Order: sequence, then C-alpha cells, then structure tokens
Amino acid sequence: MGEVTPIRFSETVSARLENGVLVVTIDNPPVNAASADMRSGLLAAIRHAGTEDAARAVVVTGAGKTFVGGADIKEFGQPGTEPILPEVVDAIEKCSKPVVAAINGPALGSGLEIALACHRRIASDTATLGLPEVKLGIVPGAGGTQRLPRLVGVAKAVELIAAGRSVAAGEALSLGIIDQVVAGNPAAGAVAAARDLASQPLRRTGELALPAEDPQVIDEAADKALSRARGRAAPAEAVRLVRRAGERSLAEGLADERATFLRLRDSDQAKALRHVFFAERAAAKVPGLEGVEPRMVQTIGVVGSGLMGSGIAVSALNAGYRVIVVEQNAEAAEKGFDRIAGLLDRAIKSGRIDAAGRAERLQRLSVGSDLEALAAADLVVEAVFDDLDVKTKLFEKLDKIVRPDAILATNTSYLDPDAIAAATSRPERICGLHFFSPAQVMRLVEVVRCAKTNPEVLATGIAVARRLGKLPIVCGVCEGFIGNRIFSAYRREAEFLVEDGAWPQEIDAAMEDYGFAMGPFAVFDLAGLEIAWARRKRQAATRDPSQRYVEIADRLCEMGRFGQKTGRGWYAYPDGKRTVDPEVTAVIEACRKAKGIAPRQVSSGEIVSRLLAAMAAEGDALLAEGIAERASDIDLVIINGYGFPAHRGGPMYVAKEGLRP
Ligand code: T1G
Repeated sequence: MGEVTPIRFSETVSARLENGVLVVTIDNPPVNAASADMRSGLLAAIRHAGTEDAARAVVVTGAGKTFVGGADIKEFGQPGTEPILPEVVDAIEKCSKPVVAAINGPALGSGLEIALACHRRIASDTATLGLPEVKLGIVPGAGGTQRLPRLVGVAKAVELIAAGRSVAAGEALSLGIIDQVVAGNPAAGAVAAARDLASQPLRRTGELALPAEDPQVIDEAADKALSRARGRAAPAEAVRLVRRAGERSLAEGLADERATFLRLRDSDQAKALRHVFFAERAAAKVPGLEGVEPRMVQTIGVVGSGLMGSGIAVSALNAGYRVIVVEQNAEAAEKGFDRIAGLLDRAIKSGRIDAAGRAERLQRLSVGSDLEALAAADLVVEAVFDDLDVKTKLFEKLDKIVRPDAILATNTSYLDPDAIAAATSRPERICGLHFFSPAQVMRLVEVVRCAKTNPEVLATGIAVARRLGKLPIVCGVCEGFIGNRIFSAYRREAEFLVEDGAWPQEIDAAMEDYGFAMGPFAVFDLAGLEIAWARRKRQAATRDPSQRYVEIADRLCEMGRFGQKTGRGWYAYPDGKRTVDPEVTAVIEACRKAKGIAPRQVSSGEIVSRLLAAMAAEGDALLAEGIAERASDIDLVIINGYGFPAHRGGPMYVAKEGLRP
C-alpha cells in the first residue's frame, strides 16, 4: 500500500493519496446529498488534484452505503449558494487527470450527474443509478439530460429521464451508463483503473457524439413518455431537452437545461411533489414505535386466493418470502395456484421477471386447502370474503394453529378489526394490512393499529409492507379507515353535484383534467356499485333523516346496474367503451324532479373545488378522531390508493396552501 495522507476540503469532503491516486470521499450522512458544503468540497478536491503533482488520477466515492443520493432537497426552497453543481460537474469533466467514479451505492440525480462527468464509472453490484428529478417536478440540473443520451442514446434517455426510472447496476452496465460492475466496494478497483487511465486519452462524456438511432424509435419513446405525463410539466421538458441534445452544442444544451431546471424548481408542481417526498419520509416515523424492533418474518401465509389473496401472494413472492396460500378446498386451491402462476406469466410478458425468476418464485410457494399448513407462518394475511362472521370464525381457528408469536393480519376494508381480534385469545397480535387492488401493483397499504395491537406487531406489519415495496400508512380503527372514509365523502359530494345539475361525464372530465387518472363515476363503475349500496342499506335505519341523501345510485342498483362488470352502471359499456346512457340521464332527471331541484350549470372549477373540499373536511375529521396521525399521511393515502395527482400534493395540502383548481 502507498502513502495515506488525509486532506480535508470541507466538512463533508476529504481525500487521501493512495498509490498516486487522490481518493476523494463524500461523507454527508444520511445520503451524501450534494449540499453547498459538499459541492464546495468536491470542487476544491478536483482543483487540488489538477495542480498536485503527486496525484496522477482521482477516484470519487461515497462514505457509507450511498454514493450520492442527489441534490439536497431541503435546500430547494432557499436562495442558491455557490458553487452550483454544474460548475463542479464541469470541473470534473474538464480535469486534466482521469477521474473515476467508484459508485458504492445509489447514485441518483446529482449523484449520477457527477458520475456521468467522470471519465470512467465502476459500480458495486448493489448500486442503483437514475435521474429521478421528474418525480420532484423538475428536470436534472447539472447535465443529466445532455450527458446520459451521449451514453445510451436519445430514445433510452427519454424513457429513463421522463419516467425518473432508476436502474440496477447490471442494467446500467448493459445500457452503457457504467463501464464495470464489481461485487462489494468498488473503491479498490477504481484506484487501479484510475492509475491505468493516467497514460491514456480521457473519454469525456460531454464530448461524445450521440449514437446513431432510428428517428422513429425516438418518436415512439417520446410519445410514450408524454402520454404518461398527464398534466405534469417536468416529463415534457425532459423529453424536449433530451431530444435536442443531438441538435446543438453541449454548452447550449446545458444552458437550456439549467434555465428549465430553475424555472420548474419554483413551480407549484415541484413544491407539491417536494411535499409528497417529505410526507413519505414523515410517514415512516410512527409515534410509539421509537426503538421497537420488528419481528423476523420469513414465511407469509395468505388465506384466500381470490383477486386480493393472489395479488398479495405474488407481492410476497416478489419480495423473496416463502408463501403458504390456503383455500377452502382442493378445487379452489388449484384455481388459486393458476391465478398466481398467471400473474407471474404476465410479469414475464412485461419483462419484469424471466422464466428462471418464475420458477424460483414457484419453489417458494405452496398452495393447499389445509389451514394447519399455516403453523409454519410467521405472519398470516387473511384475504377472504368481507363478512364479519366468516372472518371471526377463521381467526378463531388461526389463533389455535399458528405459533404464539406469529402475527395475524386482516385485509378487511370495512369491517371492525377489533371485533375480529376479540375472537382470538391474543388480540395483541392482530393488526390490519389493508391492501389495494391489484395488490401486486398498488403501492399503498393501510396498516391498521387496533385497540390492542402490540407495538412490535405493528412495527412488523410496517416492515413487511415496506419489504413488499409498498408504502405503509398507519391508521386507527374506523369504518373504511383513512382511504375509504375519504372516498365515501368524495362519493357523497359527487352525487350532490349530480343532483345539483352537473352530469357524471362533466364531473369525470373536470377531475380528469385536474389530473386524476379516472373521474369518480368511472371509478365507481370500475369498482362496482354494490358494496356501497349494501353499506347504505346497512346504515339506512340509523341515518339522520335531515341529512341530504341522494337516491340516484340506489335506483341504478335496483335496475341491476352494478358497474362495468355488468356492462352498465353510471355509464353503459357497449364494446367495453365508456358511453353516456340515456337511461341514466332519465333516472337522474327523475330524481332531481322528485326532490324539486331545478338543475343548474355547475362549472368545472366548482366541481373540483367542492370535491377537494369534501375530501379535506373528512380528512380533518379523521385527524380530530385520531385515526390519521398527520395530514400528510392522508395525502399519501389518497395519492397512492385513489389516483389523486401527486403533482397537486393531495387534498390536505391543497386546502392548507389555499390552492385553486
Ligand atoms: N435531499 C435531502 N434529504 C434527503 C435526500 C435528498 N436528496 N434523499 C434522502 N434524504 C433524507 C430523507 O429525507 C431521510 O431523512 C434520510 O435522507 C434517509 O432517506 C441538480 C435537481 C438515496 C435511495 O430524488 O431515493 O439531484 O427522514 O429513508 O432508504 O439534477 O433517500 O431520516 O430525516 O429514503 O437509505 C434527486 C431521493 C434530487 C433521491 C436512500 N434525488 N432519495 O434511501 O433512506 S434532485 C432523489 C432516495 C437532483 C440535480 C437535482 C433515497 C435513497 P430523515 P431514506 P434510504
């Protein structure tokens, strides 16, 4: 080993000389973000290397498990501090000595931009690389849109940057983003590579010509990216910047990119998305769970293999768990197995897994009809028919089968999990894990803290949901938990609007223009109208007669119009296409008339404002009742479970900021 001389360039950046290579380490916990101090330290280190004769080459790496997690998002609302990142990145690329990035972990946003400016990139096999800026409502601000296409081509860069998709080290290597993947820490290999490069001409990414590409492939990638943007400004700007990378000089491209970045950074969309980013981090901190360690879970049991159960099972298989699925009888078990295998086949078709991945998953799966098999499970998720009697009987049995320390979770949507827990001898081991359909896709899981849930049980529910790649949001017990409670208020207000004079199709159009994936009536039809109908009938006896009640949906259900699956609901679906149905129009008109309501024109602004206000008011009630921990948790539930546009920040955020549609 050579001489080790530590040099400090700033609080977060230091270096040591190793065999003639200056190894620069960024140490800015928790994620080595590119803060003002980090930028000035890194710039000083590169300048030092340029003038220091003893240093023949440079390696840049991160301390801990991250390379660089991106710009410091906490600095975004504040005035900029010199040096700005483009200056640092420019100094790296122009450095007269070779600079090698030793990418020891996630290199995201600024982190990847720093790496792209280096002359060679070596990554650990655990690294992930990406430009996630559009998820924050911005575009990369330090060369990402100009350098990435020079390595991977315009079409691929459009696809990655406009979606903010990160790739694992293996994919990054095959795309040409990095030059080498190593097992473990890449620093030692990077030092050797840097020494070798000292005698060779430097490969500067910014000077590379763009790879030749079929223009049609570029157009297709751009069209696809734009079709997914749905009202968000950043993806369209990212597409524009990347496409123009080939038409003008690097300097012109960088200037445009920086100006676009600064403009977007101060936009309402970016502010809302930053709120969402910090909301997700806040949601991970659950009061009462400080210092509580989750239990070890290796085997997950799933009771029921319908739509929900099979989705949950696939999710668990994808996350590496052993999975035991139990059905009522052999025939149902066989069907359940087929459903799970079918979901895995779909994952192969879409390229998410390969045939070996499918086979490996199936090896970890058993499907049968004997509840006793669940004795081996560390956690059991129940996903059977949503009926209190069925569920309590099942829990009574499970309670006797599973180990005393095993956890029992119910996936109920509307029932009282405390009543289910009461059927067992150990109610403290019960929590709710409320998945959303399709469970293998949807990110939201409401983790329900029941009256007696033990903190360790709750912590385990959260940890498992997170390992499934989900966003767990903790909530208390009430009918419908956070999401469905707010969704009911949304439904009620949407029906008021119809009675007042707005047509379902006008309401859907207004909400879709606002950014929802689907308007409320399209969603009701998709989900089916019968569950809400049953609920209204249950509540009929106790309903306050002075409360406004809209009968239109009841009339539709009485006509057998239960939504898309019956071909008719709020709309008709000839050939599967959503169409306004005169029969529904007539029902609406008759109901208005019966109440003596003279319909009036309702503007799209009023539609959006009233629906958002109804959600926020219900959210306030949930906070007051202590069902939701914080307003930002409610925003996350509605964004991730109900299609609320993330770039609007969520109903509670909109209300707090006083934003207008
Ligand atoms: N800035 C500030 N704080 C950050 C941060 C960031 N970029 N990333 C994470 N944190 C905080 C987070 O709030 C939490 O804090 C703690 O770090 C641990 O995070 C010019 C414009 C890097 C993969 O979008 O994806 O670069 O809550 O729990 O699971 O083009 O964090 O503990 O107080 O998530 O180990 C683009 C976002 C910026 C990356 C680590 N970068 N971060 O995951 O830890 S824009 C991102 C992540 C940009 C340039 C631009 C992940 C991670 P606290 P964590 P983790």
